[in-house]
Amino acid sequence: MTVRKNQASLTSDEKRRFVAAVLELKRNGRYDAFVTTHNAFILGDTDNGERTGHRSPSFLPWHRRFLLEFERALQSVDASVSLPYWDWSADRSPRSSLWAPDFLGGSGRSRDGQVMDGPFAASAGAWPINVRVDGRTYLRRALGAGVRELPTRSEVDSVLAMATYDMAPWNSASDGFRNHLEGWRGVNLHNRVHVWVGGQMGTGVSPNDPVFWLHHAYIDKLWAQWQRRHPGSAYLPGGGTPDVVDLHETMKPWNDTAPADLLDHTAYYTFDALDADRPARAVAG
Ligand SMILES: [Cu+2]
Repeated sequence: MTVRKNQASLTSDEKRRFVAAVLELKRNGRYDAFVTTHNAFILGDTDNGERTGHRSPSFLPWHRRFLLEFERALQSVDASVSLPYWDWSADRSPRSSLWAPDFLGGSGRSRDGQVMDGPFAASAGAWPINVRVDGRTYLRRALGAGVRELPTRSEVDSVLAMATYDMAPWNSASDGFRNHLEGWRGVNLHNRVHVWVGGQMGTGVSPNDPVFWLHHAYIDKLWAQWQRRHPGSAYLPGGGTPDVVDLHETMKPWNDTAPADLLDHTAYYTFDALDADRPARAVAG
């Protein structure tokens, strides 16, 4: 059974194996197919038209399936590897071990944003940016430049407290848990982290940066935590919503899985500790 662990608690051997599997998917061409798929959905998902991967209720199940596909690809290289998650509310500094040269490498240099250390630096020769939105072929980051602060635990908690999964108009204008977690409204969790990392992570080709997977694995974990806190709250909408993936409707590009099939992560993987970062119960209201 796959166990997804906090990146901060990985052993050096686990980090080495994760990096090696990612580099192998890059080498054999499978990695870039994930970048292409993500960018196609970013470009295609619109507030007033069809929307599946983003700015819609299926943002969470779509990324859960997308991460499962990537994790299975990693495991085809090395069966011991699983996706780690990055709790950016706890590991919130560019000095975090996440950004060390033995794992993802650090921020970009000021001149052009180029990452200069770690296994994904252009200078290491194994990480060409092929699926791109401009001419630059090297991994870029500007940690903390686009926005100064990553979300705090209390901001995360304020979003986990929202009892309704999603609401009409089921897009970036919605109130409710999904849109606050995604970040188009309110304190801004998921979107803000993309901006904080900068470089390719701030664009539709964000999976070019391997931190994409660790960020989304934590977003996915927050969905699981939200389900635990609100056992009576369901995925919405339940049916008959144009342009939006209802509970039992299948999702593109796979066309064989509906949100209903993805609500229970334990069918696919568990977490090292689902409630470990749960704060002490707040003062009763
Ligand atoms: Cu995305």
